[in-house]
Amino acid sequence: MHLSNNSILPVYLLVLAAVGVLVSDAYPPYLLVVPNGLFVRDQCGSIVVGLGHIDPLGGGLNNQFGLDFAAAGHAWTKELCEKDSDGDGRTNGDELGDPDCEWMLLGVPSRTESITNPGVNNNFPVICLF
Ligand SMILES: [Ca+2]
Ligand SMILES: [Ca+2]
Repeated sequence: MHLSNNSILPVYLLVLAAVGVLVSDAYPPYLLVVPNGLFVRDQCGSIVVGLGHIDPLGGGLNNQFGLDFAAAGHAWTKELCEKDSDGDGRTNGDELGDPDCEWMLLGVPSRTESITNPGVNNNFPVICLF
């Protein structure tokens, strides 16, 4: 079944709102202000809730994407989108499904699949234990 961007918008917003409520006590709503922020998976397929942190579960030190996000005022800017924070050859926008840096808050990103972590260099092999 193929859904157009217009038909998945209500579902996308509902998911954003639901997850925002679930995580609001534990994490700032930063995952909501970057495209596909709630849907980033690590290389083993687990959801990354600590986007911007070295620890994928959040807290502690920031990775370079987190530092760049903070420098951008915790906002999705064109400069942040066009940057390759982790140096893996893909821009932050490309990794997060906004390769043309056109995403706007609460909008549907141009791509919602093949989302990768802009704070982790995806060129290094990993061993998945689970
Ligand atoms: Ca990158
Ligand atoms: Ca990456």
